[in-house]
Amino acid sequence: MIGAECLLRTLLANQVDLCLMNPGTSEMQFVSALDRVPDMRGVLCLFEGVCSGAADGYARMTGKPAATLLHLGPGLANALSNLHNARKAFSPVVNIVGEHSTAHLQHDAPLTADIEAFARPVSGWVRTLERAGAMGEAASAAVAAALGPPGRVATLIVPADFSWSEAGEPGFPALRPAKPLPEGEQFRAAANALRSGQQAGLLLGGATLQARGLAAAQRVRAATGAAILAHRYAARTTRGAGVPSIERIPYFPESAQALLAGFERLVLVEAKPPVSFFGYPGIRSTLAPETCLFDVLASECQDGAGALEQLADELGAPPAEIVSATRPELPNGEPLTAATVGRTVGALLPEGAIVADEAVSSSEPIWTHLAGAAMYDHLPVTGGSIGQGLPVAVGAALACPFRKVVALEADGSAMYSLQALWTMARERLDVTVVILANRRYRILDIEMQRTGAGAVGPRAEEMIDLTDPEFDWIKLARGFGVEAVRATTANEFIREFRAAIQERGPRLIEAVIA
Ligand SMILES: Cc1ncc(C[n+]2csc(CCOP(=O)(O)OP(=O)(O)O)c2C)c(N)n1
Repeated sequence: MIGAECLLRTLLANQVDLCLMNPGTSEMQFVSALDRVPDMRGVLCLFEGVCSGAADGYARMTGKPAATLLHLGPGLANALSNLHNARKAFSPVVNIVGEHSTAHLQHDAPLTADIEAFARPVSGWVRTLERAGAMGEAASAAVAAALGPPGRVATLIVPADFSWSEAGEPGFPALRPAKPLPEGEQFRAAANALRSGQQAGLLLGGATLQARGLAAAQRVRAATGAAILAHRYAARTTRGAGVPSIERIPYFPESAQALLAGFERLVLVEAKPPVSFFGYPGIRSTLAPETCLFDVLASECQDGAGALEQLADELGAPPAEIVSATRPELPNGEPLTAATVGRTVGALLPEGAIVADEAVSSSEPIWTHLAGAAMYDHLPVTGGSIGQGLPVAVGAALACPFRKVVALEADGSAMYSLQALWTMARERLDVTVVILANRRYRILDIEMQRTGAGAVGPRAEEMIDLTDPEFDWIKLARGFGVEAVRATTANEFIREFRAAIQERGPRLIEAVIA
């Protein structure tokens, strides 16, 4: 068996059966092997940031890695910013990068680059394959490394000659260690903090923001009065009807510090002490009061949901009683704004939907109204690197073909990786893309004032304004094979969103909120 086939078969033996790829000459053997290994699904993405963002979205929804297949250093470089987001999400990703054949490397040919150096900052594990015969073992090791815990990007660099040479048998399935429960001391410290009589909160991150962890947290809240706070950039949060309410830490440090002002104890569950997104002149970067004491119930490597269940049992907490927020009312005859988009999505979102949120300055009003939606999963930008929403939506739709995916996209951010639309069309993915078209890098108006950079002069204005020329989202989407419509009033948006929800397949709605 040649190396390329050995790699694909080893991935399959490890339940990795999706490969998001943008191949070149050094990966031709892998492309050809797809026809001999039919259980491996190859999905073509037209930009490597779509491959890496889709692998992230897929991992967030399945808990297991997809593979990428990228072309040498430059292909990897194009994938880096969404691998950065994947790293912050603790998403397992098996990142396969082709390399020149070993005999060719010495010549510093045009595509030669230091691939390991490109890979290292975003990867928890990097290995350049040493010989063809090591392919099976190395591919299994890559899967094991990706799975962690916690999940990480594992980059395997494969010289082209090892993919066309005899490689022997595929590797074995890697061990999948479950996240361990915390130590007894962690439980005691957390229980003491929550029973101290001081104002206490649970700060949840990682996998604890899904149904199981939230239900257990709700029991702890009922037994102790502790608040449930959520890490703002956790990979996936389950929300809506039947899910306990949480308080997400706000974006701007002043609001976050105001929310956390009274807290004397914070119990961290798969989360770190909260910090602000950016540093601003004269503003503290940490968000909890300086006197607040932290206890770690579970680290990111430990089972936070299981820990919360055990803690709730130890506290003698009764089963969770969940009071759902009410569904928002549909707007009627109102202008189209982020808030009326939020009310519409909140009212019409089908149960089990997945929302990829890259709405930037429109995100907060929409988030507020989705509390009362049917139960859904919320996937934010974990690492602040925009251009991930559409790719993450691709990955989520590949992971969950029977769940509606809604991508809430600020228009500037959507431009970074809009080639994802083509993959949505090609793979017939059930994604409704809502473009929040304010025709501006709106958040930068706010940040301009906050950083003390001063007023927006006419030349600075040109760096923030997106109206000259305006993007034509209808033509752009149709150009990629995705049907598209424009809405300029709330009533139009309701009609178009309802229609998109009722049909299957990719649709784009440009919501003009300018
Ligand atoms: C990869 C990357 N490049 C640049 C930025 C800086 N940045 C943050 S938000 C933003 C523009 C936001 O505009 P848009 O997506 O239209 O959202 P709006 O602020 O209008 O809601 C930019 C350029 C970033 N966060 N990540």
